[in-house]
Amino acid sequence: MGKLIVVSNRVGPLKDTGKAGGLAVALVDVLRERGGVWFGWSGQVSEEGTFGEMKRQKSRNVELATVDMNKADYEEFYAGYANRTLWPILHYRLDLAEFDRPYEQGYRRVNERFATRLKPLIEPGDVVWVHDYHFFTLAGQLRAMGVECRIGFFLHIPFPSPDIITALPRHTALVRSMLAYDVIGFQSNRDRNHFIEYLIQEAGGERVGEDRVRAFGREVVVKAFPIGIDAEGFSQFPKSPEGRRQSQRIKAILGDRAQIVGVDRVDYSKGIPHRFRAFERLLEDYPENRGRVSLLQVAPPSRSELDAYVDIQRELEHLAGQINGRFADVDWTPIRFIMRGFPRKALAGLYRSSRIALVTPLRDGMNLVAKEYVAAQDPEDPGVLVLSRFAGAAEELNESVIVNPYDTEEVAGSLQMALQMPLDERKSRYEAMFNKIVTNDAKRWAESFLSYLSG
Ligand code: GDG
Repeated sequence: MGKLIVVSNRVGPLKDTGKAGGLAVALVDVLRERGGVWFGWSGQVSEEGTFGEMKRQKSRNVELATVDMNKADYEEFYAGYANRTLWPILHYRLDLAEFDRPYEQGYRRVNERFATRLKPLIEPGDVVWVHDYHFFTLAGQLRAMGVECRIGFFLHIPFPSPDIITALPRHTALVRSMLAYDVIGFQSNRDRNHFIEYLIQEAGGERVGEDRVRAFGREVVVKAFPIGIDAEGFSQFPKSPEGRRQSQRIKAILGDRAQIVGVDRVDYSKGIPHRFRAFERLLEDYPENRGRVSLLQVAPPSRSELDAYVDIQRELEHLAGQINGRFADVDWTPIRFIMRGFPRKALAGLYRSSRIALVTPLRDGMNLVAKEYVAAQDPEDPGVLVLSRFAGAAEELNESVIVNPYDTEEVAGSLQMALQMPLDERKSRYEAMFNKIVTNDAKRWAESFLSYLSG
C-alpha cells in the first residue's frame, strides 16, 4: 500500500493536535497509520509565493510540505474566489457573493500551481485526499498533468441546491473538474443529493448505483461522510484543570441562574444575530427569565479583511449593546459577548457549565460545536442542545431540539421548553446523541472515507 497524501489549504499541526481540534487529530492519526504527507499553504505570503521553495518538516513517518502564496494569490484565490465567491454561494448567500473574473483566474492559477508542486510527491500506489472548497479543480489539474492515482475530495461546507449553484458563472466548468476525483464526499445526505441533482439536471448525469454517479464521461463515488470529533477525548476536557477552572468561574457568577452558550467564529453563516434576537424574544415572551437566564457568546473574529465580516462584527456589537441596554440590571447582564477565542479545554468547561447550547447556523456543512457541547456534558445532569435544522449535524443529532433559526418566536419557545426540560428527558436525549458521536467519531470518519478511496 502506498502512502497517503492529504491536501488542505491550512496544514498541521503534527504535534499539539489537541489545541487545533478534532480534524487535525483525525488526519494525523490516519497519516501515521500508513505514513504520508500533508501538503498545503504555509500560511505565509511572500514574493515568490507558490513558485518559491517548498518547506518540509518531518516527524517520523509523516511529513508536512508547504508552499507560500504571493500577494496576488492571497487576494484572488484565498480572500477572493474562495471566500468572496464560493463561501457565500455555498452558504446560500447570493446577495453577498462577488463574481469577479480575476478572482476566478487566480483560483485556477493557484490550483494549477499547487498541482505542479504536488505532482513530484506522488509515487505509484499513493492515494491523495483533498479537502474543501479551495481545491475543487485540483484533481482536474493533476489529471491534465498525467496523474492517474486515486484522488478523493471532501467538502466541509454545504453544497447547495442546483437553483443556487447555477447562479455561479461558469459553474459547469467547476463541477466538470470535480468529476476528475474518484470519490466525492459531503457532510450530509442533503448536500450529496443536491450534487447528484445538479449532475442529473445540468450535466446529463445518471445514478449507477447507491453511491455511484456517471457524468462528464466519468463514473465516481458520491457519498455522505458526516465528520465527527474525538468525542472520547473531548469528554475528558471538562475534567482537566483548565476545564474545571472555567466551570468554577461560571458557577461563581451564575449561582442558581442558568446560562445559554454559543461558540462560533464570527461568520454570517452562523446565524449569531438571529440567536441574539431569539434570546431577546425569550426575555420578552417569558419574562420570568429576566435576571435568571443569560447568554454567553464566544465569537473569535475570522477573515476580518473582508467587508462582510467587519459588517457582521459591527451588527453583533450593536445588537448585544441594544439588548443589554434594554434588559440588564445592576446584578445581571443578559448577553456576555466575547470577541476572542479560548483554549479548547477552557471551552469544554464553558460548555459543561451551560444548561443549553444554542447553535443556530443559517447553513453549516456539519457544525462541530454541536457535537463538542454534547461530548462535554455531565452524564448525570446533561444540558440541552438547541440546533438549527440547517446544520448538517441535525441529520444525525435528531434527539436535539431542532429549530428554524429564522423563526424567532419558535426558537424562543424552544429555549423555554429546554430550560424546563425534566432531567429524565435531558438524559435520554443526551445518551442517544453521545452514543452516536462516540461511535461516529473523527477517526471513523477518516477511515470510512479512505476505505472508499482505496477502492
Ligand atoms: C467548517 C464548516 C464543519 C470556535 N471558537 C473557538 C474554537 N472554535 C472551534 C470549535 C470547533 C471549530 O472551531 C469550529 O467548527 P465548526 O464546525 O463549528 O465550524 P467551521 O469553522 O465553520 O468549520 C463546518 C467543519 O468545517 C468541519 O468539517 O463542521 O460546517 O463550516 O471545533 O470548537 N476553538 C478554540 N477557541 C475558540 O474560541 N480553541
